Amino acid sequence: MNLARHDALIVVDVQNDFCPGGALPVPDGDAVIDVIQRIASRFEHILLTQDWHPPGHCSFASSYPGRKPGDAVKLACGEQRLWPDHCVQGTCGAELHPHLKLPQAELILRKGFRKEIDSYSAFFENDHTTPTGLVSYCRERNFQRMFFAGLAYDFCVGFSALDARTAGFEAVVIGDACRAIDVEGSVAAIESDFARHQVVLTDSSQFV
Ligand code: VGL
Ligand code: ZN
Repeated sequence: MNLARHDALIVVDVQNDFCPGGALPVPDGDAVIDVIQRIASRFEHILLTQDWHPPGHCSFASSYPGRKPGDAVKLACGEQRLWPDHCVQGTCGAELHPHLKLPQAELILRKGFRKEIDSYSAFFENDHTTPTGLVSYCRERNFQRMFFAGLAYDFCVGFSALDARTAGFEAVVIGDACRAIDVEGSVAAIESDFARHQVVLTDSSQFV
């Protein structure tokens, strides 16, 4: 794969809480780190995202008496799946994984910081209208093609890639640089959305 000035790698949510031992561990989540480290040098531009929730966040089952992770609740912005408390601002679980070493990264974008609305996507919060600012940032930097890696494939990576398409960017997901949560058909669902919205699925062998 030929990479150029207008290509950027977006490393999504490689945080302690999404890795083994964390609060919302993605199976084999830390396995993405070696793959990301191997391909990172090919990219001129790298951006990182960080899931960054206040205590009592609307995506936490603990915020609703009697609810448990995996339940769904109806919020003003639509249906919200509930998770264990995770990536609470300022906690160790919210830190980027210590083995992820990308000092050249140009931006760390935090998302999900509003108590009343979640944000799987790095571009728009879960109402699909509140911007995180990343669309404007990427346009101003003249990025045209976004490559995605990280956690979780079927949530934050997938929703980010789909929103990149909505915003008019090309979107490429590096499958083996991601790991999935895989609940209730979430992998099949995101992959059918990828196909519908021209999100390209590739793997890291294309970059070495
Ligand atoms: C994520 C569930 C809740 C993710 C974030 O990074 O994919 N998943 N918050
Ligand atoms: Zn979250």
